[in-house]
Amino acid sequence: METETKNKLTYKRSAFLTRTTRETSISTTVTIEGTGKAILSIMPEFMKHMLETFALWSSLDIELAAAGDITVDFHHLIEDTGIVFGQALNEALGSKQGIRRSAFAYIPMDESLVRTVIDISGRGCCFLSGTFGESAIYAEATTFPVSLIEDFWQAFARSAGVTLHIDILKSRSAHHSIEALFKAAGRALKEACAIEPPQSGTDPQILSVKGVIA
Ligand SMILES: [Mn+2]
Repeated sequence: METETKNKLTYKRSAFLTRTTRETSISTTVTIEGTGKAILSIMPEFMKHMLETFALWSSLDIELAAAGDITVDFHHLIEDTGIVFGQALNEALGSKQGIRRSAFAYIPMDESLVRTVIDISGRGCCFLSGTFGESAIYAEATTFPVSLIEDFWQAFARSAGVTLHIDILKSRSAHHSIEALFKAAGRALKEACAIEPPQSGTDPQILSVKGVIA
């Protein structure tokens, strides 16, 4: 009975973060032990659609209010959202004791296929290969350059301390390939953040011979 209790996480890994600069103002709450619930305020609507998808596939609960100087363009807002979201996840992970740490996912969306490989290493970096198939997402009143998607994941990886390899293996529609990416990142992150059941009677391990993930 004692071991059973020990193997279960008895608290929620969660963090709240807020950051205001002269360009953007962003607040987020990220909860790892969540159900994929997303309460989001961000422009463009396409990014909201992607983060909602990401929350669902990662099972993270994400509350996010992000505003900024989008009359300049979307760059500051998208990059800063990646920074804040990554920092919040890093904080929510705490000591990283017991986490599975590394995971990958291949996710298609119709003709598009994306692979993400994640290692919660403490050394944040993102490597993206391939192209999204189109250079922009065109909505009613906005043009959203897809290069900002790489900026988002770069910023996220750096501040989350996550090694992230993204390979866009097939693409045609940018909507499809980007959505496949957010699903794949969510699926891989969910597994990497999960707590590995420890050997009976032992404490959850930090999966590093250094004894620390940093
Ligand atoms: Mn869609």
